[in-house]
Amino acid sequence: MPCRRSAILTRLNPTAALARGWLAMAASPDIRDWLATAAKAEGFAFIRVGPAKLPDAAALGLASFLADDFEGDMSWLRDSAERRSQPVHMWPAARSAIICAMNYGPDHDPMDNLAETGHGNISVYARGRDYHDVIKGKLKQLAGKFAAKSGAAVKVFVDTAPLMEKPLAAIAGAGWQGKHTNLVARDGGSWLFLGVILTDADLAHDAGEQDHCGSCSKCLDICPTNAFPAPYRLDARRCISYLTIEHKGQIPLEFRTAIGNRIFGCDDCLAVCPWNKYAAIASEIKLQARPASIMPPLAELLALDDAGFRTRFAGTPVRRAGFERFMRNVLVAAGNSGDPTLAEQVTAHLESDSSLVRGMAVWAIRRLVDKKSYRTLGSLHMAGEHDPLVRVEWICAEWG
Ligand code: B12
Ligand code: SF4
Ligand code: SF4
Repeated sequence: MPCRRSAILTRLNPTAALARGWLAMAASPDIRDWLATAAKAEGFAFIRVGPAKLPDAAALGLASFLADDFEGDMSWLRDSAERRSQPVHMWPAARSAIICAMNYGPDHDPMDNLAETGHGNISVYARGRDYHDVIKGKLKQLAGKFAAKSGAAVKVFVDTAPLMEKPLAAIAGAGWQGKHTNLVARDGGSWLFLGVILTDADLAHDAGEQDHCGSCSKCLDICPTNAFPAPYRLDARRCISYLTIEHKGQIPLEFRTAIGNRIFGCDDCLAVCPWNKYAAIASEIKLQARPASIMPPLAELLALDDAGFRTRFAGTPVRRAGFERFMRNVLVAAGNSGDPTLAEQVTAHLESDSSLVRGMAVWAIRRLVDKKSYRTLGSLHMAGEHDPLVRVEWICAEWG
């Protein structure tokens, strides 16, 4: 997920705060009860409180991820590794982490959508309004009230700051990092977004959660691109979520077929997790799927231009991918659809200004028309093609 900083700091005058006895207040069980109630009122499923200190294993896990270059294009993970490995490296005064979990459980089985090859499959988390905006607003509300009540300083985070939210949530007892690396909660499954409030208050901490994966390996087995070299380790470069959202260049050939109809993100490893039988359907109205993002026909998406794309996906996470990456993904799905009625629209993208789009249109068209028609198109377009990678696509697809 893209690295956009999102943190606020609220601090009352320390002398005044001390005079109000906030230290005593922050340590009291009452403030915990108050926090839980206030978080529920904001729409969070639950909160847990833990230390703002990660175990060494988290830093080691990050170091081993980076040592294997698993981050791919997400260079911001490497650039911020030092700060990311320990919350106090980012904010030395941090003492406690308030973990806020927001449910986004789907009202359908996402695995059923994979068979709809003529439609674009947008991941559950991205079908509604951008969760960063929704959760950040709620975290700010909650943190602001907490700061006013306790006098403590606070910073809020959701996704984009250099903070390892999953291990932080696990030591606070919000759940455990499953073999797919996401946080799973015993009573909420893994359809959960995480938001974090760091504070300089010494709050009472919850006990950390145990790993309850046992001998299960469903998430590892289902992964269409074999992105898990081992349990609890993800090679992001192979993950469809990374390839369709974060990866800037052309999608490597070896993954194109496996991507199927997934045009933004992937849900498979979450969808098969048995613990999701305890997950609730998303109740936050702002996170509800928009009709325009529920399995839209590929023909409709292929017809979009940049302006149409911006309008259709305004305010959703999809918008952040940008038109070129989005159309690249749609063309992969069009190629995988095997539907020759899409050939005319795909052919139009051979003329695109974007080499990313042109290259993927070449791959897609080869899968929708016979060799003779493909060669005719090649003879029309190859001579004027200046981009060496697109030329390679024309040559490779000939043999595909
Ligand atoms: C980078 C990133 C991605 C990348 C990389 C994912 C990854 N697993 O690292 C990509 C783009 C692939 C991605 C995809 C998704 N993401 Co994302 N992503 C992040 C982000 C920004 C940072 C994660 C990170 O620090 N990665 C670095 C690695 C090293 O950390 P780690 O995953 O915790 O890895 C640990 C293990 O590897 C462990 N480890 C290593 N070796 C071993 C060995 C053993 C034996 C053990 C026990 C552990 C272990 O140590 C590491 C540290 O704890 C977080 C937000 C945040 N700031 O934390 C969201 C976040 C993790 N993403 C989220 C979501 C929802 C998703 C998707 C489901 C979206 C989708 N549907 O497409 C997918 C899920 C894919 C998957 N299986 O992980 C949510 C997850 C919520 C949850 N319940 O956990 C987060 C927390 C955002 C949020 N605020 O809600 N994401
Ligand atoms: S999100 Fe999809 S591609 Fe990525 S690890 Fe999970 S199952 Fe594999
Ligand atoms: S699918 Fe199985 S192994 Fe994977 S996270 Fe869920 S319980 Fe753990």
